[in-house]
Order: sequence, then C-alpha cells, then structure tokens
Amino acid sequence: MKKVVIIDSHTGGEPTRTVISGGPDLGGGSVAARAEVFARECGEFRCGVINEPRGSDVLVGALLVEPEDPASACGVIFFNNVGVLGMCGHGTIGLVETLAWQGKLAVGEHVIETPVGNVTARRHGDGRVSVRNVLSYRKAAGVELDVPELGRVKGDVAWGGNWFFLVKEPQRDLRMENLESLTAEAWRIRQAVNAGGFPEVDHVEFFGPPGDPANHSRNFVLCPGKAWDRSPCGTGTSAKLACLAADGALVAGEIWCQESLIGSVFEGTYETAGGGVGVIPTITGRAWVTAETVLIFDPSDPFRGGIV
Ligand code: PYC
Repeated sequence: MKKVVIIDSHTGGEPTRTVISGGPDLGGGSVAARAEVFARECGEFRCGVINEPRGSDVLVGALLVEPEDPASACGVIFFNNVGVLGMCGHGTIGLVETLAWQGKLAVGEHVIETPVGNVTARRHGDGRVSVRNVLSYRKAAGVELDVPELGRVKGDVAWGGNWFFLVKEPQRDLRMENLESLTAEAWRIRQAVNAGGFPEVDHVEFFGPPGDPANHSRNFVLCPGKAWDRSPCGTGTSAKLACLAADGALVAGEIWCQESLIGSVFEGTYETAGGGVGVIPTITGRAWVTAETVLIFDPSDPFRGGIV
C-alpha cells in the first residue's frame, strides 16, 4: 500500500497540493533534469495525486525535491492535470506557507529552485509572501489571429515562467456568470495561437476592468488542462508586467494590483533586467493551509492512478 503525505493550501482561491513525502525517486542533477524525468516517467503518480477521485482538475501539485545547491531552501516541481509546469506563482506562495506551517521556513528570504530557474521567496511577518520570479519578457507584440466563431483576436506572447497569450482585443466581460464562454473562447484562442506559430503557448489570459477600483485590472487565465486560475496567476501577472514594461505603461518599482475573476489580488512590481530584454517581476500574495493528509494508493484500486 503506497502512502503519499500531502499538505493542501490555497492562494487567493487557487489550490496547491504539496507532496511532502512518498514521491518518486527522480535521481540527481538539476531540478530541470529531474522535472524531465518526472514528466516522462511519473504520469501515473501525477494523475493519481491531481485527478479525480483524489483531486480535481483545478489542483496544482508541488513536488518538494532536494535542491541542487544545499544553500537553497528546497527544489520544487509543479504539475497539473496534463503535465509539468515551468514555474507557478500561486504555487510558490502556497509552498512557502506550507513549509512555514510545518515550522520549516522562517520569516525572511529563501531561494527555491524550479525547473526554469531559481526564485527568491520572502515570507513577511504578516503572512504575505513575495516571490521574485525568473526573467520575464514579451516575445511577440500585437499578434493577430483569426479564431473560429470569435473573428479577429489580437494579443501578445510573453514568458513569465510559463508561456502566455495575453488577449488585448476583443475585451471580454470578466464575470463568473460568463465562465463557460470565457473558457470555451480562451481554449479556441489557444488552439489558434498554437497553430499560428506559437506552439509553446499553453496559457491564455483575458483582461478587463477591476471589480474593485483599488486594483488596476481583472484577469481570467485558462491553464493548460482547461482549468481556470482562481488566483490572478503569478506567472500570468509576471507576463503582464513584462508587457506593461515593454509598452512603457508601468515603470520599475510601481505597484500593479492584479485581480482575479473571484476578486483575489496579487501585487506585482518589476525590476529591469537582462539588458532591457525583460524584467524580473515580484509577486506578492497570501496563502492558507487547508488540509494535511495521507493519500493511499491501493494496488487493487483500478483508479489508483486517477481518472484520465
Ligand atoms: O500562479 O503562476 C501561477 C499559476 C500557473 C498556473 C496556475 N497558477
């Protein structure tokens, strides 16, 4: 009987399931190399942890691994219902809160190794966490697409630790009542972006006016496995900051308050970096631990590897 210890948390409504122990042996090397092994060889574990009947499509998994550099706090491999993520902003905040809840991480700064590079997480005394992300940049501006049933769609392709298409036109009404159509439209846009020369894009992001005038914008982010992000998406907000910087619409150090479809907020700022090629975003948010439990993988259970 295989047992996997997990701690669940949510960051602005978006859940993170951190695997504390019982995960697969991925060998040595960089976190990027171990993430490749995980992606290639551990599909049953990934689906068993994330998918029904133990989980749901909205969960993001965070597999804790030994860091390559002993000076780092930990390594992490983020994963979801369809594969492995590069980075995950809400997941990093959830991971920090989880380790703090276990008494393993103090207030202060901690380096966390991810498959796409090291990030620095600062745990504040009030429970907030700021994540200084990887270099983020806009790859293509004003990309125009013909999307079936939607017509002409215009947007930017940007990297914020994952690949995003940030829709500029047409604007969508970002309310919960429109969830079904937002999901269907974002999915169609993703297919058109992929067919239009950007196969790497696996997240699509809409923007609109905030519900709370204290914020700058509301977003809707569709993730690679068709789940929508309940949080404002840390890597999506990083991609947005890179585009705002490239457009000269936000200066370094200025705060951008990004609101999600459910009204949760991340604060984002950036430093210029990469010789002007991109920016280093810092995303601040808060997570709460929701459960600590043991998953049981019974060899006689026909759905032990999740419903795929
Ligand atoms: O917060 O970066 C994020 C994220 C990626 C996918 C879901 N959340």
